[in-house]
Amino acid sequence: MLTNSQKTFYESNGFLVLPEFVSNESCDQLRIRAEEMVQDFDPAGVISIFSTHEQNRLTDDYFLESGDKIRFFFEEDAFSKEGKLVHEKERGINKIGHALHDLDQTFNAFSRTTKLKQLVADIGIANPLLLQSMYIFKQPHIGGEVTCHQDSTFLFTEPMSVVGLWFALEDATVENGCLWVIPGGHKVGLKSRWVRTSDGMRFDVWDATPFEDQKLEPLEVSKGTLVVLNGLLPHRSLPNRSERSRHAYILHVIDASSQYPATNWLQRNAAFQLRGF
Ligand SMILES: O=C(O)CCC(=O)C(=O)O
Repeated sequence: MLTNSQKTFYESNGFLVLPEFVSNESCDQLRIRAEEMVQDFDPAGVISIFSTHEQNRLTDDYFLESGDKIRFFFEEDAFSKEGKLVHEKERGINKIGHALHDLDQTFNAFSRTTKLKQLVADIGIANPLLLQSMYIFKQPHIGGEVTCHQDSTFLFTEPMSVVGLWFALEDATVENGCLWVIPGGHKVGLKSRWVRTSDGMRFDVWDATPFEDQKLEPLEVSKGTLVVLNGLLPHRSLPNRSERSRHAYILHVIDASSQYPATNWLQRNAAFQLRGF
């Protein structure tokens, strides 16, 4: 699937951009399915906000129990000061997560392809397990910032194995909030871990120095592109203040031979085992 030079690029930079990895039709099918899900979702009583600002405070049980479910999270700016939704729910949703790939047929089919299986093998994951999936809307005008982070902070394994597969379902540009990465930044090690405790989540910080923001580079990609992200690679996306949405689907894969701690936020019911491709 990957050429030797692509593998070498991934190893030295910690990411890889693969244009036209999925067809426009597949992107549109996923988008239509996500929009149907939002239409069927009744937000009454279950308003939960996803924000990477003040993540410990804003994380609630609805989020922490979503590892084996399909749940809906709103943009921080979707609410008035009085806490009322200012947009219709379709325009206020930040993301859907986190077991779309196992619970929905359309997402399962998109996530479990021979091509993806081969790609994951090529980047060195011998026994892949599909851990987490998210549909991110990055809404026009109010699409929230995702602050610079390493995915292994949130999906920690020993040894580290998480890989993010980020699919552009629409063209992503600086204007509508594309990904930014620090090329080679995966080599500096993990800075922190988000850990479950008996009274909520906390960050265990090993290296409090800030990410080197000046080294961040935008990845402007077209619809159908797959961006592969090493779990240690620092990346972010800025707010979307443009007229255009920037939908993306992300799948996180780990290696079954690594240890997955019970203190990670994402846990599953024991009867609902992780599966490979
Ligand atoms: O799609 C985005 O805006 C960023 C998503 C991301 O960085 C992540 O989920 O790890």
